[in-house]
Amino acid sequence: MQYAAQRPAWLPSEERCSPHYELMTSPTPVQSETTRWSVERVTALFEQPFNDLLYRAQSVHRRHFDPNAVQISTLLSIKTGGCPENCGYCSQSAHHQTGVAREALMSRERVLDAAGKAKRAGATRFCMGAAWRGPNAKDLADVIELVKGVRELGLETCVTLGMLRPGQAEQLKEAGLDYYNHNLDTARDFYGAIVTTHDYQDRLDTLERVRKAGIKVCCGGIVGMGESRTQRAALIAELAALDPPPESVPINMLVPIAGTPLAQTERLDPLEFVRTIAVARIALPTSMVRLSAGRATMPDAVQALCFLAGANSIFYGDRLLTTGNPSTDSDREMFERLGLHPSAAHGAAQ
Ligand code: SAM
Ligand code: DTB
Ligand code: SF4
Repeated sequence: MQYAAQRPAWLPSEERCSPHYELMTSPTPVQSETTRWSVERVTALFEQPFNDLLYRAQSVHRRHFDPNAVQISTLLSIKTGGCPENCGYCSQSAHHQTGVAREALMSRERVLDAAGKAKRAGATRFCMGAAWRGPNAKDLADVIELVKGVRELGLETCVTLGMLRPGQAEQLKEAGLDYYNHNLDTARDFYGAIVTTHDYQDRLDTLERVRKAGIKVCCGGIVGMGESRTQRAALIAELAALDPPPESVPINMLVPIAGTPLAQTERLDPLEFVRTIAVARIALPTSMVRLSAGRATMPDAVQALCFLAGANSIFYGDRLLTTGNPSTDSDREMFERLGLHPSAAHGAAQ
């Protein structure tokens, strides 16, 4: 289904003198959506006037999606804390004193109970996160049982388990896994300032294994970690260069965690966050763009701008992994205020 952008009837002819008139009235030609996104081209998107950027992003969005539909997933941390990796933002790294206790893998009963609740609350996908560098054979066998159980409840499944070794993605595919989340998180040239226990190529290698196994890819990043705008653009260029691009692109706003190296990072301007969503929408026109971590402290008006900029999925439920998320009641109320409705599983209307 196509959602065509219309030239606003009220636009007076004198507006044609605006240098951005073309952009305002004729959103990007479809052919440019398939052009390669260099860092320079992505940076140029960021630098447009805000209204032009949002108009263009919303126009691209309408070509591929129902503009009022938002897909909802619920997250559960199935194995919390004690992670050997040293990601500078993460509450679950054993390298930081954050007060998050190390726990064993959650029982099947508790996981399925949480998945059942998520389904009754309206989620269409259940995402299970584990704080591992990567799963060992026993971990993977246990997670496979969870994936099968969640699928039987009629939910789409997603897991995020860290790095996968050859053969592991195939086992997950065989179990019926729909999505694997593995973020590039930031620009290649900033990654080493955030984590040193693995590198960018490790992330790309796992993404390739997931893709080759035929699992859908969920891959995005975090903004507000002290990166430059060019580095935000470089992250989006990397995501757009994945071939094919990820089906799902989570954009997280850093949730500062006391005890992590990034706890005192200066907060990103919320309008720059909205710009990041808009740029992701334009560079990844057919991907679901997920408004992810950071909503707990984000006013509804900023979230509304993110939806206008092309975000079309969220995490729904009172908790993310170890931090809070808006309550389901407040999200339902926000959807009502904005006239949004939850989309069915596989939300793309391409
Ligand atoms: N261990 C797995 C991994 O690294 O891929 C999965 C779990 S990890 C917590 C999943 C993603 O959550 C990270 O890649 C990051 O994008 C996001 N995330 C983690 N902590 C965050 C924070 N404090 N603020 C915003 N996003 C965060
Ligand atoms: C993603 O990109 N964001 C989610 C999910 N993928 C796994 C996790 C957000 C975590 C926020 C911090 C926390 O709750 O620990
Ligand atoms: Fe956190 Fe994942 Fe990094 Fe472990 S690998 S510290 S869980 S982000």
